[in-house]
Amino acid sequence: MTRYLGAAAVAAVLMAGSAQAVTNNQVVNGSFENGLANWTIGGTNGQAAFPPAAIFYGAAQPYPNGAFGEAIPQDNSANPSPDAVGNRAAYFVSDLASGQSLTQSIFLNPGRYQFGFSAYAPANGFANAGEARFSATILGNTIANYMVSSGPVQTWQHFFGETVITTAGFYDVSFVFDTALVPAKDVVIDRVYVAGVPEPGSWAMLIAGFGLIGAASRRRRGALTVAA
Ligand SMILES: [Ca+2]
Ligand SMILES: [Ca+2]
Repeated sequence: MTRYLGAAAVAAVLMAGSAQAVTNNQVVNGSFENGLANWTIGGTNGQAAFPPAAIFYGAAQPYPNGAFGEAIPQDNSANPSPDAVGNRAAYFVSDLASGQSLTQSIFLNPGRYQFGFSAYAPANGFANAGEARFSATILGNTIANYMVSSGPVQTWQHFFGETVITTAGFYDVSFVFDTALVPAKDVVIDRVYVAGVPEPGSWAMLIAGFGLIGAASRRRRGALTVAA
């Protein structure tokens, strides 16, 4: 029984650990609170007047401050980014986007990293006849690649992954948006993160440490039982 409780305690510690692990976001301006600073727009846009924009939450305002009059609620997904959700998010809206991208290149040392972001489809864009394809590739891992019509509308979703970097260098965080009909669907993203997490070796040492504490605790309880 005691052993079982010990295992449950370790599991709880691990769960708490993974939730707290994201503390050092390597992505700069991952919450778009500084507009699109530190991000590079790529690809081609047949609607030059509508490049990606950092819109404001809750703003029933025209582009580029709002989503064409639709107030977008703050990202409320289970995104563990250490960055506050803040007041702004990035909006892909062009109806004639070909490989349109938002990319940031970040320098990473070897280690284990977890990464992710949140995405949302506004209702007004979702109602448009034109399809939109959206994908996200972070550190070489494609963690989202879908037609906007196949996803939920007006619902924030958290996409995430984990990988091990073995060579120090620059790695891309990239989002790609494609449309080909006027008017077409749109995508909003926020809280992009890439953060180091402890290596399994560190966890093994931590678990071993808790195991020792548990054993000591059991010995103390045993001694008390004998004394009583
Ligand atoms: Ca934000
Ligand atoms: Ca659009």
